[in-house]
Amino acid sequence: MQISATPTHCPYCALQCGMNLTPAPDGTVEVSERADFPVNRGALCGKGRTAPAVLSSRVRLTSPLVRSGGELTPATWEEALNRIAEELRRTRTEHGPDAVGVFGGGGLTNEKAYTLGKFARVVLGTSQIDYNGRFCMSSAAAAGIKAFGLDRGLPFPLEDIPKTGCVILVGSNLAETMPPSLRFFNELKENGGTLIVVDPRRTKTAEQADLHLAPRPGTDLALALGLLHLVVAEGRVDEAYIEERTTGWEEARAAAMAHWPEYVERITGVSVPQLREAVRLFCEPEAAMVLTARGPEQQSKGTDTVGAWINLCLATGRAGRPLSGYGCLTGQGNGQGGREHGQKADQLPGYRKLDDPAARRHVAEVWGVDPDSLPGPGRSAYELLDALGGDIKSLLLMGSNPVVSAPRAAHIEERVKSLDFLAVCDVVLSETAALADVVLPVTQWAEETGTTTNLEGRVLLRRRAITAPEGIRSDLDVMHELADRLGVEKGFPTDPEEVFEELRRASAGGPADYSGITYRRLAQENGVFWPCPTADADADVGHPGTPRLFLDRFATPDGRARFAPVSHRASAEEPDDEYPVLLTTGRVVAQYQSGAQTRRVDELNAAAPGPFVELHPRLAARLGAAEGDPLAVVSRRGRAVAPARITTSIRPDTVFMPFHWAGEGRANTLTNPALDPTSRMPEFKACAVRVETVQS
Ligand SMILES: Nc1nc2c(c(=O)[nH]1)N[C@H]1C(S)=C(S)[C@@H](COP(=O)(O)OP(=O)(O)OC[C@H]3O[C@@H](n4cnc5c(=O)[nH]c(N)nc54)[C@H](O)[C@@H]3O)O[C@H]1N2
Ligand SMILES: Nc1nc2c(c(=O)[nH]1)N[C@H]1C(S)=C(S)[C@@H](COP(=O)(O)OP(=O)(O)OC[C@H]3O[C@@H](n4cnc5c(=O)[nH]c(N)nc54)[C@H](O)[C@@H]3O)O[C@H]1N2
Ligand code: SF4
Ligand SMILES: [Mo]
Repeated sequence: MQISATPTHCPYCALQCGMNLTPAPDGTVEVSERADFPVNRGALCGKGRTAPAVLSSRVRLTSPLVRSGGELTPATWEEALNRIAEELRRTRTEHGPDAVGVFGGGGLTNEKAYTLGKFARVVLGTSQIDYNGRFCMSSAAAAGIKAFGLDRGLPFPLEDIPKTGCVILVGSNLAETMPPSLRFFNELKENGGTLIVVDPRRTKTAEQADLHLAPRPGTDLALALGLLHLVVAEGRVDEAYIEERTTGWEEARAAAMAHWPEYVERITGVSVPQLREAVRLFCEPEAAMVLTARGPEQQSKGTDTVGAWINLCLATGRAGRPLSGYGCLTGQGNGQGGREHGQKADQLPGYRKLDDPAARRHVAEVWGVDPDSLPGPGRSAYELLDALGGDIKSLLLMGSNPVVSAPRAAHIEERVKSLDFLAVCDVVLSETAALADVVLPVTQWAEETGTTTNLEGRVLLRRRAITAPEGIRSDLDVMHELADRLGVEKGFPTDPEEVFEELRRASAGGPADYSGITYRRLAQENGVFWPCPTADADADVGHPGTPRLFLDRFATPDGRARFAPVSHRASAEEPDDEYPVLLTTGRVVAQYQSGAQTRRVDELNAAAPGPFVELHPRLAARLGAAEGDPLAVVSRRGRAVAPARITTSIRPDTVFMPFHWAGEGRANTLTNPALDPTSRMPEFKACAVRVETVQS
């Protein structure tokens, strides 16, 4: 029998690379090239190529686990589900609905994220739901909504990048975090365009740049203001565009003029000639783009920082025009869709607001409930985790490993341990799942169908290629069973397409309108870009989708983009005598996020076996540290130990740690949970530390 390949998408990052999967005789699948998908044209990074290793029962959960006598022990589904329902009901009865928390993830499919948000509001009646996307792109989302009235990571497809004149890539190391996307930037350069990379480290991405600016961590806001100052001073402002398409210029201009290049040089460490060169490269071509990622966003001023970069685009007429614009490189597999359909604290499906009466009426009608029964907005991710064991007594967690990935992780670990009850759905026994009272083993990407929305706003169909091993059930199954046990028999289907049909209706008329998208269309097309409305919700083919946004007008009430009135401010924690060095954190190519999945893949562990502290030879010399020596990094939150990796590619005043590991080398033991006032994003990218050698 000829077994045919199933075209589908990678389980990991927001590029959502296309791949073909063919079942192997041992029950796993083989990955092969799928050249027809335009984002990666067959190319995959090592994580995507080795993703099937996590399907193996050697590394995954194979049975529900229930804690008894202090130990997690195998149990039946019936026992495990009954226990969860019982505990959640008990918490609700004793402490009220808001004592039950829900925490989701940007890796969950649209169907799961949608169902989780509905489950929290309709079944549990709790306002206390948020998700790990808050730690990811929330500052860019907040700034995008303020400026453009709408948040879609990229307002254009990646294939536009090679055709523009200049791209400023701010705090993205996409050569390691989205390797197949590097092709678009290489093509840009082949076409005569230029690439500017802003990163305190000379990363693999920065090595590709025509100009690399290496600011001190946490100073991108001042940098962007300094560039805008020069744009004005050099007469490069597009007055006609500002007049026609924007509001708020005078205030933004005045703020930028207070940021003299020499002042900005002092704050950022980027020299005035470099600032001038960046302005020249950005302004000379007809079209240009600014793309941000976690570097400037994961700061306690992330929203203002992204606002300042958007200001630069608006002042030069580089937004809402062909081949020009601002975009955010979203991170997780469904980082885009996962932020649209209601697992966020303040949100209803279709990117609607929970405090908007019309939105409540629309969604309540789709859900068949009274609008007044829907709770109001809840707390943001860090605030929710910080309240565990306080007023939140029980938690249902799906698609995140916060014990490794949340800021001030030792404290969060304590909060998790102080819960009355924790239930975790996962594919592996993550560090957080290991602390749970009940763990449910769920199906993975290759074993289930569902949609994701990639960083371009392209909705995709991930297809099931193999059957999950016996004893494993899907997240949708879990929510169906729990809803049933908690007295809601209808409205929680287990068939993803049925969920998607409801999501279409719930999103209809909202900012992220999916109503014109169907599984049938997704199976025929290489994804459909939202918004994709349709006059007739049953019509199968209609609206073509929207690859490019804002060309005629922005999504604000008056159609104009809004300048952000922003000025430089310091990070929440600046170096001092006691903690004289800046710590920043991020990723390496071979590990993914908290490492829960990729640390279970031999090939990836061989490439990236453990944590490290990257530091400049001058700092190493001052400490008397040699390559590989264990270093203790100490912040006001705690102490982590990892071997030294000495390199001239980092600023001498900064150390870098990847955050993929638990234990002694956990970077998040150190990080500062200072939150951005608008997005509630923690300051993962800048805190003050002391570095010490460790006597071994
Ligand atoms: N291999 C791998 N790929 C991934 C992931 C992964 O875990 N591993 N995760 C996925 C997800 S969810 C995300 S969000 C993306 C993240 O993708 P990226 O944003 O590219 O990843 P990071 O390494 O967190 O940060 C990017 C760069 O920001 C720099 N940086 C640090 N501080 C600052 C600062 O103050 N200003 C500026 N301008 N830059 C700074 C760091 O040196 C780093 O090189 O990657 C996705 N892809
Ligand atoms: N210091 C520092 N910390 C950071 C960052 C940083 O740059 N620096 N980046 C932040 C960012 S951008 C992000 S996105 C977060 C990510 O951090 P986490 O939220 O911890 O992300 P993952 O490690 O991807 O965790 C996903 C978990 O869900 C499981 N899982 C995968 N698929 C499914 C599924 O379909 N269903 C269920 N139920 N479970 C599933 C995985 O096995 C894993 O245990 O980390 C943040 N933390
Ligand atoms: S770049 Fe991202 S989507 Fe593509 S194969 Fe690697 S992890 Fe998967
Ligand atoms: Mo992320």
